[in-house]
Amino acid sequence: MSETNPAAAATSAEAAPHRYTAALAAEIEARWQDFWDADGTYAAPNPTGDLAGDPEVVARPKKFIMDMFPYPSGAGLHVGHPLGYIATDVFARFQRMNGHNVLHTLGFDAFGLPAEQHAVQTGEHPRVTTEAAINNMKSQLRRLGLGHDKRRSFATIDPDYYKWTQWIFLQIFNSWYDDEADKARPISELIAQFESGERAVPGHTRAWHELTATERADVLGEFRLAYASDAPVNWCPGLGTVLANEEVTADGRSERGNFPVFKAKLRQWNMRITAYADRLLDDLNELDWPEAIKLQQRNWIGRSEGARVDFPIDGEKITVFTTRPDTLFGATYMVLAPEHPLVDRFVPAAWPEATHDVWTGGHATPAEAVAAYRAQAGAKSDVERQAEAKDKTGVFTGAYATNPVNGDKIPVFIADYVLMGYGTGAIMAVPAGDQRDFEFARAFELPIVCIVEPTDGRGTDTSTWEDAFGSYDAKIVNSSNDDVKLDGLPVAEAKARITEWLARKGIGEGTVNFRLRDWLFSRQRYWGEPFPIVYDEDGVVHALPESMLPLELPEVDDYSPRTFDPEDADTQPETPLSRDEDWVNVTLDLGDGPKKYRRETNTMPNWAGSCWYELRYLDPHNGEQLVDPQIEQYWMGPRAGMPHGGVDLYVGGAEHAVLHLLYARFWSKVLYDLGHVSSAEPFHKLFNQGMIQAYVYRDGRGFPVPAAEVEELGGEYYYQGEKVTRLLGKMGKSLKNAVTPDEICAEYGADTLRLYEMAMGPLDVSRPWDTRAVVGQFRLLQRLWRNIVDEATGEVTVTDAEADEETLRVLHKAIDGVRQDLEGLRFNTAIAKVTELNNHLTKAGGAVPRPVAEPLVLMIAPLAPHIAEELWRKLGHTDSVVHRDFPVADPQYVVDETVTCVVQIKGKVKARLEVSPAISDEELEKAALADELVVKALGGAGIRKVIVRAPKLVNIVTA
Ligand code: ANZ
Repeated sequence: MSETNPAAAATSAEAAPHRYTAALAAEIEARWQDFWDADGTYAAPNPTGDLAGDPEVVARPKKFIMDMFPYPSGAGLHVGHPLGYIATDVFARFQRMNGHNVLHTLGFDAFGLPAEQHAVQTGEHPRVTTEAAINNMKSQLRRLGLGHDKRRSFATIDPDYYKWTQWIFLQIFNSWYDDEADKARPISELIAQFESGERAVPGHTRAWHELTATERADVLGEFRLAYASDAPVNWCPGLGTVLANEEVTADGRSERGNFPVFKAKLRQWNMRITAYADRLLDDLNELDWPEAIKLQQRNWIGRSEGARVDFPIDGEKITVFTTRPDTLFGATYMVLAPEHPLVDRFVPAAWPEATHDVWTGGHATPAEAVAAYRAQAGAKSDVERQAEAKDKTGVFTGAYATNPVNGDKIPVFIADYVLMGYGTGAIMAVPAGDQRDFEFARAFELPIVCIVEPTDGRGTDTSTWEDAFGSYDAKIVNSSNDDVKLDGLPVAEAKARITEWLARKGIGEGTVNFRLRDWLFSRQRYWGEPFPIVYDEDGVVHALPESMLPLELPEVDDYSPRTFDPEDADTQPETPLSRDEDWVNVTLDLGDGPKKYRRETNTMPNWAGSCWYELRYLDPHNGEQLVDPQIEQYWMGPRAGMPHGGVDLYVGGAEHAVLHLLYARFWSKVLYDLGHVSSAEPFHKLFNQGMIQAYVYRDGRGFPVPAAEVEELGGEYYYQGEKVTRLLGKMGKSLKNAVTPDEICAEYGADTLRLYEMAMGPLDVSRPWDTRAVVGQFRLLQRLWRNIVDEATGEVTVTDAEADEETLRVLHKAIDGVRQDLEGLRFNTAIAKVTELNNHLTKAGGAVPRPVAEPLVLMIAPLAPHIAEELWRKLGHTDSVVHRDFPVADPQYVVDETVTCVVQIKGKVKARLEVSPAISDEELEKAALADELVVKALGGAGIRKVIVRAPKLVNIVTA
């Protein structure tokens, strides 16, 4: 690397002692970083509170520009990590130079498993390793010259921070969702309704004051937005913890560690995010987010409109959820999820007479068949169960239900393609309309009744069909009885009519179903926020009062969750906190005198701290409130085009599409409903940066070899003489291809690194890192320097002379273009334009006129702030470039020169027009037809056709 690096070449040091070298870059950068820190250059004033500052600045328009904050990994940063941080920094600097009060800072998402796993292995407190990692990362980031307001930085592990995470948990715990008001309200208001009798107490005939404390707690638990329940959860014995659905892979294993995950019933904390499903969907429409991310959130929430329908069975009923109630006449059998609790109630002692062998699975009794099938299905994950391609399995329960539209007795099966956790866990099977049902019907020789007239010419004889016909754009057939007639109706109308009929008969109703589940919120871990929750001697749950926050993590000797045989589903988690009996068992006065309590020993999941951090940046030292409402309103409140408010720009990886972004939106909405914030959405504009990729070289055994030591020979790659393969992949320590920002900064300086990362390509596209190409940006800075500074004397060489016309055109076009590019986050093309201008000056030779040099320096300032600050001062200014106005183009130099357009009539040239090269076809056609010569040449003849090839040709064909 160093042979090709001119920065390292000491040769010119004597001839040009003031050349822009790596050493000079290092000196300049360190000096300005120290200055900015001491000066508080990037401090963004609040309208009030301890960060209040210059009212003149506060009166400006404002911008809150934010990154997804990093997890402080012990491995530190590689050059891929800062891509987004540099991008937001360039944008923030640009906005500052456009007269905005800009809030830009960075904190640390510091609870997390790597530090905990390290603690488990070494016994070292995760706080120690995490803080060391934070300090390391801070100095790496500082070296990049990021313009952060450091007064606003924090880590989620700071007790001053997680005090408020716990406080928000309590707000959520102490509220319920009022469906009528369509918002969360304090639980005290629900209790008041129970007390006054305004609202009946569900599940009890006695009045509220007659219920025991336990009974009351249970009732409230059904309403609270944070609640504990014995829900089936993803239990991972190999990790000793339960996992959220999002942390389980498609093949039913833990995302981390790849251990088997089982469904187990455990008492866990949940967040009632499902209450917000509709609002989480609706409010997406107003957000400026990539469509792909919106789509992923919509799919995750999974709203389905349909109906619930009751099928009578043995004096009871099976309720199904269907999106196609219009196909009810084609329901020829039913399927329940194997674990559906109703199954045991109607399984008969013996098989009905003449039961088909395929239906019984060869078992002697229905009970035996059901038990065997359950055991088989229990070992599979939901995803495996739903896999499209797999053969349909199932077994007859021995029972028949009644199809309510035609009175047909239809067999009831259990099969694993029906999931307990979706809809009602039971379906009416319509093999003609649903592919899974079709395959099952074929496998189990069940009738297939055509109820939607095929539009693809296959005919209505289902015995000849090869698949189901599920179209929405078709008419219903074979679907009428004396009471309700669907025949001939299009699907949508049939749906409405049958739904109305079901409701009238009292056997069904229209309903909306969501795929979204409540958020499993507890973990059996040490390194997370403790729950501010205790249980009294009757097991009744109590919230700690705000005065007892933060509830700090106790010191423990052993950080490990107890893990178990990864294959043993019949185990139960044991949390690290539960082993500290002194911490767990406490005597507290919660307002009714000292009593004994047991603390909750789970901790919150990693996601908790990142659910609200944008708010704490606003008012990081507030000890009284989460955030001062006036300050929150100022930075994040709703405004024109942003009806829900939120951060102006949020940049991060697309991998957070559903987890972090959905959880953060949910917390925002709860805080909004309860009146703590004015913004109902956390992030108004979201941008996903691409990844920096790197080549991974592998030897014959497939092991990665150090990328830096690989040599290329005639298109082949060699490591220590051995041929290796090359593939583009991730950058990382384990792949031996990580390049650190520290190395590049040492080699060329931070400004070069910043320029290189921004110049690599459009920000949202992934790009391969190429260390050898970095020098290109270094040379740009060297030429920039040389255009302003004499390398021999260090003196500024600019003149006060006017610039020539051509230079002014190049300059103002650059200003115009760079402005638009920076505003649109197109940093690569902005750099290309600055380079063009700089090259123009280099080529022109001679001293650069000051009226060109100064805007050039200002334009590069957001991208390469250190060299810009240095040159700015050298140009004689005493104030920082950071708060200078970004140059504005003079329109007279921006208008393009013109090109000549030829106008032909019937192939003969009749006129020439001088037009802008950017003219559109429409404008050109208009101009041509209005031209005097053209009008004359046409002489009133009718026009048959005008062929336009902007900007050069118009061909008019006359009638
Ligand atoms: C009858 C029917 C006829 C259906 C037809 C579809 C097509 P989405 O859109 O995802 O909401 N279903 C309902 N609950 C289920 C469960 N727990 N496990 C597996 N499948 C379930 O899908 C809703 C449809 O999926 C429902 O509509 C039901 O099948 C099935 F021509 O009912 B349908």
